[in-house]
Amino acid sequence: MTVLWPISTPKRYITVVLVAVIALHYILTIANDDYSRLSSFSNISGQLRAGEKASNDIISTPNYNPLQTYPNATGHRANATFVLLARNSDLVGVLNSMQSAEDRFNRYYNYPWVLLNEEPFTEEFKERVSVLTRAPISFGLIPKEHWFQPDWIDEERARAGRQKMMAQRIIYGGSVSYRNMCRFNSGFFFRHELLQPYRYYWRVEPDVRFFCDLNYDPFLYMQEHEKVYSFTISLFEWEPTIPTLWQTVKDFMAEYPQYVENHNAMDFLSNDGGRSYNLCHFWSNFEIADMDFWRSEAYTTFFEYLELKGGFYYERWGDAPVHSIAAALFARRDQIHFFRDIGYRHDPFQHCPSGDQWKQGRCACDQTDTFDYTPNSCLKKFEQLFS
Ligand SMILES: Nc1nc2c(ncn2[C@@H]2O[C@H](COP(=O)(O)OP(=O)(O)O)[C@@H](O)[C@H]2O)c(=O)[nH]1
Ligand SMILES: [Mg+2]
Repeated sequence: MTVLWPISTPKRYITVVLVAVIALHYILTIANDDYSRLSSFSNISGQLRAGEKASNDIISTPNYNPLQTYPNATGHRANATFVLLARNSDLVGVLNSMQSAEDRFNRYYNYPWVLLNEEPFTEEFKERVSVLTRAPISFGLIPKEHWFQPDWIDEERARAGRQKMMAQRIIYGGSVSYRNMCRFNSGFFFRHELLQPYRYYWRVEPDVRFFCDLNYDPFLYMQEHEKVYSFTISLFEWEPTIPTLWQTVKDFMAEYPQYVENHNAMDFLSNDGGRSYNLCHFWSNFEIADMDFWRSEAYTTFFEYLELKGGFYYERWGDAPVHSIAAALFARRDQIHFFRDIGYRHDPFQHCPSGDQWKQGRCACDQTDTFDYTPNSCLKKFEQLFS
């Protein structure tokens, strides 16, 4: 007996398979965010763009509502992003840091990540980092003029400075790339094209660890309390890395008194009303801060002043003292915030919360192992500002 099919057998199979594939696609799209992200047109076109252009590839832009994933989140979000500067060789450390930040906070908030490098990130780097988050990630290339030692720097003098520091066994004393990094973090990161849309940022470095759950949005905290700069660890700087920095700061203050805030935190920086620098600074490998502050006339004028002295290369001025001095002088003292409840480690120091904060944060650190009031910490000095 012959059965008559409306279409011929090979065509029938093709139709059945096509219908099955389309049905499966829709079921997966509805059921699974990750599948939806991987297969979305914006993502595919993003990958095509990434192939065309080596810099500023936005390779992952999920088009889903992050609030759907977090029951406690309100619709209220800050205009903020994570920022991570890294080399391709930092991959494993970057994975560790991002995993920690995602697990303890960002998986519930999905703030974007911006990763920056003076060389293009490799495909492997981008692929391995992208699976750690459902938030948008972009990978940016740093413009050469924001990174490398400017031509007008007297290289003979810079080399002599490096040799002197190597003889003194100062960490990174002989490194030009470290100096590039410090100068970039001091004066340029917030000018990067990929950071233009954002106001607040959270700086993350490779191989850091966040010990505790963060049950609120620190960016919103910054915004709602008019904070411009925050820290978890503060300590003394190596004096030989900044021999002329304080004199330069004093010259700047004399020339531009209009930028110095009346209710500043000078007493955090100096024990004698500003005559000398006590070397206290905030450890800038962790920062949650307001880029509008770095973009302000006061700070850009200050950075330009420092830049023209050449101290980023003739000495080894760090972004930590530069940021700290600026925050302490150009912002009100109450605009600087100590995030006591953020458990954080960057070798060799850590800040571990205590008591209720430790318990509620499910912190994985030892409460007694914290830098806070150790002899090399400046936290007491910071707290005295408010006593
Ligand atoms: N792209 C790039 N990133 C760098 C370079 N040197 C340092 N960094 C980054 O700058 C930050 C500080 O460097 P790090 O080696 O951690 O310095 P340390 O914390 O002071 O010991 C980290 O995020 C590094 O990944 C570099 O030459 N190129
Ligand atoms: Mg580091």
